[in-house]
Amino acid sequence: MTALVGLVAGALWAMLPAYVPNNAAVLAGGGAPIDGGRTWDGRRVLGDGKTWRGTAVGTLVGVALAFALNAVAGAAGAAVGVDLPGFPPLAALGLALGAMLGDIGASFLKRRSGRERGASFPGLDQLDFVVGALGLALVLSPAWTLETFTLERLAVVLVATPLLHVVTNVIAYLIGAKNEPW
Ligand code: CTP
Ligand code: K
Ligand code: MG
Repeated sequence: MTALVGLVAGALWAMLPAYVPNNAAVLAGGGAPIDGGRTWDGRRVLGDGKTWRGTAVGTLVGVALAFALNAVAGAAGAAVGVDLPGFPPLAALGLALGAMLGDIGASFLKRRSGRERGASFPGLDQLDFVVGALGLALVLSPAWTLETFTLERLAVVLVATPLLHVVTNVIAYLIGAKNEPW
């Protein structure tokens, strides 16, 4: 295992509880919108694409994934010769809920800038949840976050996440789970 592969594996592993919530929300979405249909300056505060159910299911799935990863981190890490981080409960919650809040914050900004539900906002779409996840993890579990997300791993996350985001969303679009390929 080269150092680069180990670095990438550790960075993506540490981000998995933040990557999965948005995809789970797409599958679980529907029901009451968080903004209750309210508008601000003639536009929806968040829009129908941000629901209580999607947010709750996405967060729960992310936290559950973190706990599942905890159970296999030792064996998986030993198998590939990499030290894979575990997730304390508050770190798991920070990554999963933070990812959902980052996405919700982006919808707020999209509506303020006149973009309708489903419109793309290149850059924001691919990194909103990273900022939310790392930000809330830093608030809820500061020592773990600083120790886990070294500058090297952060660099990997910032480069790899937009690529992974584009690929997963195109797949979600092609299988009919998502209305737009972004
Ligand atoms: N979803 C949800 N709750 C969330 C996030 C997503 O229910 N907090 C579901 C919705 O059904 C949403 C779908 O996942 O339509 C796709 O998510 P996303 O692309 O983030 O939402 P959009 O509908 O494109 O809306 P927006 O323009 O506000 O991003
Ligand atoms: K989004
Ligand atoms: Mg969308």
